[in-house]
Amino acid sequence: MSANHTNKLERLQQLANSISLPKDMVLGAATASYQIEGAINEGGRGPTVWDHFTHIPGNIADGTNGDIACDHYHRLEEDVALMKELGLTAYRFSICWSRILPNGRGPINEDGLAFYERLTDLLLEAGITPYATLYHWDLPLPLQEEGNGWLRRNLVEDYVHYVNITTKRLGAKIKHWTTFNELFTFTWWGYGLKEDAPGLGGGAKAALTASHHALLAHGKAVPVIRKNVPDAQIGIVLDLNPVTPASNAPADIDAARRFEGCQNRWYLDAIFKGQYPADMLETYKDVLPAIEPGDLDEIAQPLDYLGINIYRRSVIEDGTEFAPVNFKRHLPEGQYTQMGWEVHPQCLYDILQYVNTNYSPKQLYITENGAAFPDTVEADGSIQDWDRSSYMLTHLEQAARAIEDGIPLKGYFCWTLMDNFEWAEGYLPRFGLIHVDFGTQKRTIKQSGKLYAMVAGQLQGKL
Ligand code: LGS
Repeated sequence: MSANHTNKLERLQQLANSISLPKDMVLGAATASYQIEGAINEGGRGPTVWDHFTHIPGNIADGTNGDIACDHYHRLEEDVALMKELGLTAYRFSICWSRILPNGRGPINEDGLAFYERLTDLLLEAGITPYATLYHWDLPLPLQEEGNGWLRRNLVEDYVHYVNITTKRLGAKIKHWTTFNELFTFTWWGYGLKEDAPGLGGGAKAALTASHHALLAHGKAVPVIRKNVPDAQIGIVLDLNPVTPASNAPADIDAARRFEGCQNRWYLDAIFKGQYPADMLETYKDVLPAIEPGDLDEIAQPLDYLGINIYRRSVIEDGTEFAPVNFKRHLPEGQYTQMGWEVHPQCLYDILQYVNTNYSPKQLYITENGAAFPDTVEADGSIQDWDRSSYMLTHLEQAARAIEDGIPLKGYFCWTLMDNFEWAEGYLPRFGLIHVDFGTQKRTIKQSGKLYAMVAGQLQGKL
């Protein structure tokens, strides 16, 4: 390594050592079933919307799919051993509905339940706490074909049935349950636009209808999980952004309010206050879904935690995207990741403050935070991912700052454990702490992973 690189590394190591987190802080990594498992036709798994969507030419930037992905399905031992090497105390993964119920409903597939039980056993043996997400976007295909998936109100009952079966069987070993990952993303990008599965492109009305049904499914599932797993910690994961207007112009200020209402308050107000925000009901007045009496009471179940996925801030001006939200993203000068997202570590602190001040959840987790940058494998096989290392440590610093300020942040999960299938972007962006060679499936811990292990090691030293 050159003298310049040695200095750079020393500075990052100093930063890693200076991050002071409480000794019981949960430090983990996150993944999702479709992005890593592969083995789409094995173990009795049925097809999902993402299997279908990725096989339609033109949908995925590099023409790939998750058929094999990281082949995690066949590599549980190796992958859990790597998590241990990273010093993780928790692992956030998602359960693929169609491994449990291949047709979405009907016969239960024991092999699917056994797969997640084996993963859980391996994690527990390694001293890693499992955090299971019940829905990370891979809806069973037959349920999509019946009434356009989340546009059909009765999909709520199918979801609750799946949750009942899964938590009854796995609840003895898994105590942390998340009902949904990111309602905003899959409803707006998959139902409103055509970017993600199912690629419906039905505009705001479709996005809001899917959102309402998914919120209702969340609300109805919570008591079922409580009954099946009385000592469970139950939460939901939302993707939230601190939002600021791009200028003092009234049009930009109003666009920022609408965008913030669309991405943040629509979901937070429903879940924590049992009402949709009045200003957004007005903005959405021509595209509202059917909301039945009692729906919002049912959505607003008491939760043990809120998980926040945070990647960036949003600086917003007036525009035409997501009509009738009508905004445009302003891109301030600065560093950007491979995804074109601004690096702004303070966003992590700001979003925690915002949520804590306005909604006071009992506990908070950062359930995803991370960055894609191109990686180079050096001649000696190492990956010196400076930008990702710095992104991770500067965001962790902000997590430590939030805890010092009294925010009940209990854990941080890096996105992601290993490079994987990044939805519509395919395998182009690499977010992992571990590099994956998709030709050979060889895994290599990157420099960022080693630095993360340093932070984790410090915590373990405190035990
Ligand atoms: O891989 C996903 C990560 C990467 O960046 C993960 O499965 C999701 O839960 C999460 O959405 N992830 C993510 N989000 C950053 C913000 C998404 C903005 C959507 C823009 C689409 C063009």
